[in-house]
Amino acid sequence: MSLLFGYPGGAIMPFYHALPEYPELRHVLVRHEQAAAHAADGYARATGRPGVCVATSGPGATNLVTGLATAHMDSTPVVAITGQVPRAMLGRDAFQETDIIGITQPITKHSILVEEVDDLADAVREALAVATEGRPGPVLVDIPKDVQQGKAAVGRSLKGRTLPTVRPPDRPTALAHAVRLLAEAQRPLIMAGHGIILSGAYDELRQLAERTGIPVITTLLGISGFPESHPLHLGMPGMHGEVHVNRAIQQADLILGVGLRFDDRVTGNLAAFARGAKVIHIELDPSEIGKNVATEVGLVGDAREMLGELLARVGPRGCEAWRAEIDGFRRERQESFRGDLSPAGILAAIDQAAGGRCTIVSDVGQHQMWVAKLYPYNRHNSHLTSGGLGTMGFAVPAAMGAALARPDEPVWAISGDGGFQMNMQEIATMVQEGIPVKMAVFNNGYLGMVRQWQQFFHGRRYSATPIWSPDYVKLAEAYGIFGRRVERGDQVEEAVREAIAQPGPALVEFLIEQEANVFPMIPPGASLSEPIEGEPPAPRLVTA
Ligand SMILES: Cc1ncc(C[n+]2csc(CCOP(=O)(O)OP(=O)(O)O)c2C)c(N)n1
Repeated sequence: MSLLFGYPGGAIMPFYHALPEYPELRHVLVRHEQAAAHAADGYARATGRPGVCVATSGPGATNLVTGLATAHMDSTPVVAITGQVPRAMLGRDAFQETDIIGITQPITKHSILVEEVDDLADAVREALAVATEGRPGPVLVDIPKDVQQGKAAVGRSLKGRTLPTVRPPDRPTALAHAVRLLAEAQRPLIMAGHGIILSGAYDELRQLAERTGIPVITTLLGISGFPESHPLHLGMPGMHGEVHVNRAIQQADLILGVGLRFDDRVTGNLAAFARGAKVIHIELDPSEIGKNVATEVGLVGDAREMLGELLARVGPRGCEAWRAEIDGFRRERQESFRGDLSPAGILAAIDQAAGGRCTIVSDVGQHQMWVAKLYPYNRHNSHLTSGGLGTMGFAVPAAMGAALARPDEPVWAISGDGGFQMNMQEIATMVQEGIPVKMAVFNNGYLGMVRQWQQFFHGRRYSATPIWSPDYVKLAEAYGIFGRRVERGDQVEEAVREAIAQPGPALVEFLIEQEANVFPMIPPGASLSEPIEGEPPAPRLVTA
């Protein structure tokens, strides 16, 4: 069964007319095209296979834009099929005409306007191939209505297309250099990114870490690429990374970065990032190497393959003294929660009730950071989030895609009260299609992460961040699904257990501390050595 997430309209009607002839295609009617793109993305992240979304021309297509940009930033394989006005109308500002190819060019890996029906099948095959090959990403296929109405013989295969494989001639030299650096370093670190998950390099990463004793840091998108419970796992780096992780980076003499792009949320002030460290960078996309950080050795290739090459050459070593030094950097986690209802408690209850078998899809904001840092991700690829674009509204629809991909385990969408209200219309999709997403809303009455910045850097001027919510229990009732409000710690376990026990979707609202903050925090523009570790003493008022 292949899945499509979509929404019909004038220019895509011939496609929908033909759809019932293909019962092996399951179409999920979303309530907003943005959700179709995120759901396709969630499906792609959960399976590694392309997720497909479908929309009509004009507003349907433009509603996909945020979802495509989200997939583009996080390198996930999504194929968007859009209807377009008939060829004779192109360029005339016809009803519902937008240049969706032009609009999405910077946020897609590839896009195709299908001008002849004979090219249509090949275009779709090409889109599916390009989306997944090499560094994955979104591909858009725009099909004028009259092309959809044409007839063509199908079954032609994709011919004559070869993808370039980048194999720098000096790879053996680069590998030898990397091996030498890994043997000689006194304070080495492995930084593991999304590439570990995209290439399935879990075993290779673990073996390399265990053979060398080198501690492993997982970026936001690298989380669940290496077991959290592993003694060599350090945690998350960057703006909300743990103090000991960022200090380790600043003290390191070697960083082996695997399948990541040294994003600014990871590095902080680049000029002050890991000044004493040489960098070995394994990356499938050669344009990432040397883009943000100076690189001693660049190894272009699939993370799994390149780690395999290293494993074939790297000998055993230990890093005991260095690990002991890092342990000395560890701090008590700062909790800014009063009372007994905390994200840590909620996440522990979810993990326990799911027996450790669960996929967590987070939205964007404070809760995203708590979810990244406090849940024990010991299963491969069990944490999905919008990292690069930071798209609020991602969790609920992406969780629909993940839940359809993983019917045998609970899939939780964890959102703030802001992000949840951006795509909560999708509860209707879940009900109509029987998609059993468990939704947790961390309700703090604020756009929490922005409020935190206002508190720290704008003299507590809470401009446009208090946010009203509907009664979520009544909302759940209106959709005919299970709903609970949790106000105290002693209500958490039962609510979570009941939600998981529901055969269908369920919604649990957690009324959390309103002005809790995420610690530590590297202020924007500061270096990893300058964390804020606790509540700032007094509001600093900004005038004018
Ligand atoms: C679509 C979109 N709009 C705006 C932002 C900017 N932004 C980042 S975090 C945040 C607040 C999120 O609030 P909420 O969903 O309530 O989550 P919380 O931070 O309280 O956990 C905002 C507005 C964004 N990331 N995405």
